[in-house]
Amino acid sequence: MKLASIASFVVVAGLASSASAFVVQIDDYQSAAFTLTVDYTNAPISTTASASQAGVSGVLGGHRSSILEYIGLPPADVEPEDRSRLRVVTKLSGSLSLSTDTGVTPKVTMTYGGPAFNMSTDLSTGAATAIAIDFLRNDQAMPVTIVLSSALGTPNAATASVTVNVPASTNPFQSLFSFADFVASNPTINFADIDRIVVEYNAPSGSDFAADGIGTIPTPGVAALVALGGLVASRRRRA
Ligand SMILES: [Ca+2]
Ligand SMILES: [Ca+2]
Repeated sequence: MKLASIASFVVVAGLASSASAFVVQIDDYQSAAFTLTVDYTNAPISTTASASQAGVSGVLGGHRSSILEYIGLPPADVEPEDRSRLRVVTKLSGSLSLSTDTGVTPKVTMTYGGPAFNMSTDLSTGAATAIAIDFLRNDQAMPVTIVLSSALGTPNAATASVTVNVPASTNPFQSLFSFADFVASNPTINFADIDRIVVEYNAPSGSDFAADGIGTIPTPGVAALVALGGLVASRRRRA
């Protein structure tokens, strides 16, 4: 029995490492499952649902705060399926997923570093140059903003943000948030002392997406080059 447990652990760990090769892992969504729902069919209408989880393994700083909001105006005719649901599903490699009915405009905010917001993480370690979100799928393009805060509680406290328009795709893809763009946003941001990370998914009406993980990567475009190399190799084999 123990041997079987070890074997299955190795398989799961292997899948996780092949899915994401982060230098600093912010969240792989493999621990601390939750389901948040905003529902416009019930009275009183719920507009915000949140979860605050501490001591979560695989999460930078161990603390994950998740908020799901309904930010659109209530539809003229509320229907039984007017709801949005945000989940961390810990089976397989673990994922963060949003599912939303037509007419509902949700917003997802994930915050790391709490509750003290003094995790003092060096995000630039390992020659990292960007934060990457590994999406599994995304049915509609949406702006995603990452807000970094450094040296909180000191005179050098700084906040910088970058917004990326994440494309729609039925296949897995990676979205990159370059450190250089954060610096352009606020040159005093200090990547060696990051205390808070906020990820805002400004999802459109009816948005559905799933992400496998978020963390820093050393060289943007490596994954694309590897994929391109594989394509070239397969063409050569066919030729
Ligand atoms: Ca700090
Ligand atoms: Ca994952």
